[in-house]
Amino acid sequence: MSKKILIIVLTISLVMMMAGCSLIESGPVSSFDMESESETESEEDLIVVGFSQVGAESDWRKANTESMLSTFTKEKGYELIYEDAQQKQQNQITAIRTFIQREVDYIVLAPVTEDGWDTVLSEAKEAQIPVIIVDRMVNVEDPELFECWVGSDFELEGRKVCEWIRAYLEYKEIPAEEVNIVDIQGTLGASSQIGRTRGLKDAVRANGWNLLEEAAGEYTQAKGREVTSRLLRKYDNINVVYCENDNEAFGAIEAIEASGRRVGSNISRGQIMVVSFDGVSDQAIEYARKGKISCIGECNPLHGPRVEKIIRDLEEGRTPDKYEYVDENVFSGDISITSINLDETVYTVTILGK
Ligand code: GYE
Repeated sequence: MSKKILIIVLTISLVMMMAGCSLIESGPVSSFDMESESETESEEDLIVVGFSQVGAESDWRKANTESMLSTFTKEKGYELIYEDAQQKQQNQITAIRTFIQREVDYIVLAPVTEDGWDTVLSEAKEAQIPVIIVDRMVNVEDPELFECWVGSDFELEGRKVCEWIRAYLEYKEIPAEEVNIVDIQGTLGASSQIGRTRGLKDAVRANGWNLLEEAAGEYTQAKGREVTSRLLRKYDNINVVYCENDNEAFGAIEAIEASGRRVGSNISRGQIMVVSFDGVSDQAIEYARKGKISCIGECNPLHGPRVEKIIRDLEEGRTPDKYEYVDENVFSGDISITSINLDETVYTVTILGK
């Protein structure tokens, strides 16, 4: 066989082999069409999800984004369009409109605040794109504007932390009227801020503590530091700083230490007790272990797999629960309080070993 004929024979048998594969896998298509067709086919098979995230203000938020990005991958059958709104609702509205134009299959919205979603969510509904709300809630007139919500019970988180404070103070025999609290709030109008602030206010009323001031800390370390140092200059009797997330607590601790005071649970010895929420980063857990943060109300950010389960349910014609609350713990490095009691439910405190 001449060299030329050998090449032709080899080429023909290669083409035939490839055609054979295509017959088995996807019916009779020519080898030429096969590659491009199967590529477009699999691209078309992907479920397209547009995700409008609040921003990157905290460790919690970064973990939440990471959970979404690592869940909605091509390998798992998704194309994720991720938009960071840099804390601005207007950017989220624009992102949702872009998702509608691109005819995505699902919209996932982590809303910065509760109000102001009726118009844009009506547009999504008109386009028949299901909307899944994650983390904070939306306050809309028609609950049919979104499919369902998954996140935390923020008020319960607040009540748990306050109950830990109450039990701790009782154990240490510190009278309620000696308790002077400042509340470093999260982003105003966000469900997590509303719930955690309400949890504190109710406990202040019920226990007879003094709430000196509420100030917005925007869930960031920088703002937490700035606001706490202002409050420390204004009041000389602060002994509890209630931070609505860990990053604010890091800033508050910096401010307290810079003012020459010490952080810790021993308020009868002049320490300032710092409590917070999330418990996501190593630094927060380390601070709780060391007693720099007395108690952390856990807030779980790992919503990616939960949202994916919702989408799978919808794809297969099942109706997900309208509201899905996540179970959460309370963390402390102090061994004094091992459990707390709320509405006849006992919550075990996870004690972080030294
Ligand atoms: O606690 C905070 C973040 O809404 C639960 O937002 C979320 C909060 C979280 O920036 O760290």
